[in-house]
Amino acid sequence: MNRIAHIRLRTRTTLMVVCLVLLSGGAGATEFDMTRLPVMSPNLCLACHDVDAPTSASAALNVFGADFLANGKLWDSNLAQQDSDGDGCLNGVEVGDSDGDGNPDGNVTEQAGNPGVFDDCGSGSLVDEKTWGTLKAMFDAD
Ligand SMILES: [Ca+2]
Ligand SMILES: [Ca+2]
Ligand SMILES: [Ca+2]
Repeated sequence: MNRIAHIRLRTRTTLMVVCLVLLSGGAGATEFDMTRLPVMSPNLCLACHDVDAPTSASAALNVFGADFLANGKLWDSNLAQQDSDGDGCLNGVEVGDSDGDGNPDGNVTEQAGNPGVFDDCGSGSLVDEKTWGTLKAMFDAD
């Protein structure tokens, strides 16, 4: 592992630990709840909360956090098929597990968007799909 990747990993791990420590002292969500999402980075706490470091005094849920809670704190196909924040991207697409079976799509390691924040799902996805379709058409024509 090169130096930059190592620092990145350490930073991410530190952030996650800070987030989890704060959560463990807070009301509601726990470290265990977060690990039910197949992909947690980079949103971590922000996937379900309005603040990046929830405390017992300030642990308000965003719309996805509320749906997650209403779903019995389960990540499943039911939750994946919803669009909690109403931005046109299904929760599953934003989290990186489209079918909600608990396994990330392909080699996805980062959430594509934030399932709890409107219009934060990568506005380029439609263009990418179009581009991909065009490329595939070119190969299919051969
Ligand atoms: Ca959405
Ligand atoms: Ca999956
Ligand atoms: Ca979103």
